[in-house]
Amino acid sequence: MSTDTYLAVDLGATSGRVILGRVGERSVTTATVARFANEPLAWPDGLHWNLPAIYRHVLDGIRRAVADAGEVRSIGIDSWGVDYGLVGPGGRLLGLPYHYRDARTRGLAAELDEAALYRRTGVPNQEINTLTQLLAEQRAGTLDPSARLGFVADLLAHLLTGRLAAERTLASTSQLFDPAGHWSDEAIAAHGLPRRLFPDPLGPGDVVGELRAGVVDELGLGAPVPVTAVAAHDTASAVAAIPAAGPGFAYVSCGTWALVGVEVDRPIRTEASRAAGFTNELGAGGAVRYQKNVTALWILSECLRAWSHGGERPDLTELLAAAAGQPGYVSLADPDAPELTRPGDMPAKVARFCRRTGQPVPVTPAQIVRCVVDSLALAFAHYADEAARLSGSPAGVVHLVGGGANNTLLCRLTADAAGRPVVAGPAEATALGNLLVQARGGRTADELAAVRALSAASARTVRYEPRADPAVAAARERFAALLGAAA
Ligand code: LRH
Repeated sequence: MSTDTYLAVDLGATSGRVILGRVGERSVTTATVARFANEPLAWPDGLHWNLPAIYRHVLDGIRRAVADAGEVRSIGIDSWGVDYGLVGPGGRLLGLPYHYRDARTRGLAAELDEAALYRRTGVPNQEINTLTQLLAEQRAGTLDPSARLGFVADLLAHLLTGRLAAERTLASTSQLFDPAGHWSDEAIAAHGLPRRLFPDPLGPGDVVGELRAGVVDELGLGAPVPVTAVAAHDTASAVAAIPAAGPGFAYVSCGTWALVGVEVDRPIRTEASRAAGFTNELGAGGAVRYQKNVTALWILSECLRAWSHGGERPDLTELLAAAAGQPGYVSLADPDAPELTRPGDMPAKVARFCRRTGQPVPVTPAQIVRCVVDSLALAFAHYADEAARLSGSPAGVVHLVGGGANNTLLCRLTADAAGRPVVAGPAEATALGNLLVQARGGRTADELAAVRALSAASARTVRYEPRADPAVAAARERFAALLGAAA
């Protein structure tokens, strides 16, 4: 039986990884060859991504992987959505990409005509959107008219191959892309943005190009390796690897963010959907990810950062065990309350949210962690139900993939809150989706089904059955009432 080796470069907002995958007929094995921190730079003009450092780590990872594996059939790159860098004539990078949490977009999204944009792009107004960020640059006069835009994974592919393209799943996070599969000329023109800013789209499964000669030489490779456009939005890669045999599930792709939704054949651009804040983003195999972006494990990592002493972070596993021993649903928070989406003393902000909304104020780390985990579980249940209701899709089970799948308390509470089984795992869904789209393709529904079958055959999952808890119904009602509680 033949086994082929592929390389996934998986770039997340807090860390990046380079992962080798050996893909056989019926199973896949993975090995992490490099892992590195992705630390933003707070520069005088705002919060940026350190793209040169990321590039250096990616090159080192490729070098190591090829040394380990001997031969790699292709490389795929995925990254978080919405953020971009600008590329000038001759392929020159025009500055460092901004971080979506940079303050320059504050208040800007609210000025946009959301109804018109939603009809065109299927994406509601959010401060982090590419459109909002571009408008901030346009107003500041820093948008170079000669520039073209590259999403983070596309920028890396450009640096490695010399070709700049816009991978569709990433482009669909921008609020400037029609989920039918092309840039929305109307949305671009309506905001006075230059059309040449937006490179030609290509899809999951297409080849971007081969490693350019300079990279092949620098890494001492014998021959160029192709770079394949995977479902380059990290969430799209994660959703591609959901180990489901057929339709009829809701998903939570849970890391820094949680993306909670269902897969649909066609975008849903109704007013009700817009009002509920659902996005229509593209997935592998032509699927539309109908989902809500929820601020998730970032709240916990910001708490850990606030509780660190002398560079030492408290142990999350221990804190979660302590939180599991606390009474549930005492205080709840809306994870997307504006202050909880911004950096800075997170435990104090959670406590302030509870005080302002007339709830008991959590004080100890265990109480605060319990409040956050209860709230995330209730949010996942709430939005999974909303996605099923608004799309008319059944959602018999909830697949929870990504790092959150390792959080037993969160998975158990999500099953209880949703009143449906949660199938947790794979935790490494993003890298797996990246590797498997390279191996099996990402254009058609059949290719996506083949990706999922391989993931199901290889991935470790844990099933959590919902427990009958009489407190759940009231907690869900309290949570729903909190949504949108003013900052
Ligand atoms: C998750 C994610 C999400 C959003 C956000 C910016 O990592 O990609 O889907 O696009 O980051």
